[in-house]
Amino acid sequence: MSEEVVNSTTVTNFIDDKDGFDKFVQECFDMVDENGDDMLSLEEVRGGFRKLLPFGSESQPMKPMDEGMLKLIFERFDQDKNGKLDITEFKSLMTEIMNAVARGIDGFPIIVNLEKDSMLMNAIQHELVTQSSSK
Ligand SMILES: [Ca+2]
Ligand SMILES: [Ca+2]
Repeated sequence: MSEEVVNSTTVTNFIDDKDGFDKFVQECFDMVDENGDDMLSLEEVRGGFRKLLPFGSESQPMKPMDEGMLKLIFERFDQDKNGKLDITEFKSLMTEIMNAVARGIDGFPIIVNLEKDSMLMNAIQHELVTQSSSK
């Protein structure tokens, strides 16, 4: 039996897998943290959204995120207001995004928009690996 259909349970199971999700968040964080100072600046997050969000593709490029929207998101998750996101703040952001993705997936064939190496695709692959290796 193959499980290739991604549904909201796939994503919420992924978030619930604490160790796996922590690792995923850390990997995303490292990818977005371009200067390696363990903090994400607004500029890094701006670039990171393009890498992390699975929306859009070469044929259907994602609309550039509205700058005001980006700032709102950034400020909302910058809980200590130091102008940077640390790993804890970033994890809240990622959890929120993944939950939004999970809600969006119901009845929506988001998988057709996935790029092969997008972070969500990695999450899905992780999920499939976890399923096939569980007894
Ligand atoms: Ca940085
Ligand atoms: Ca902060």
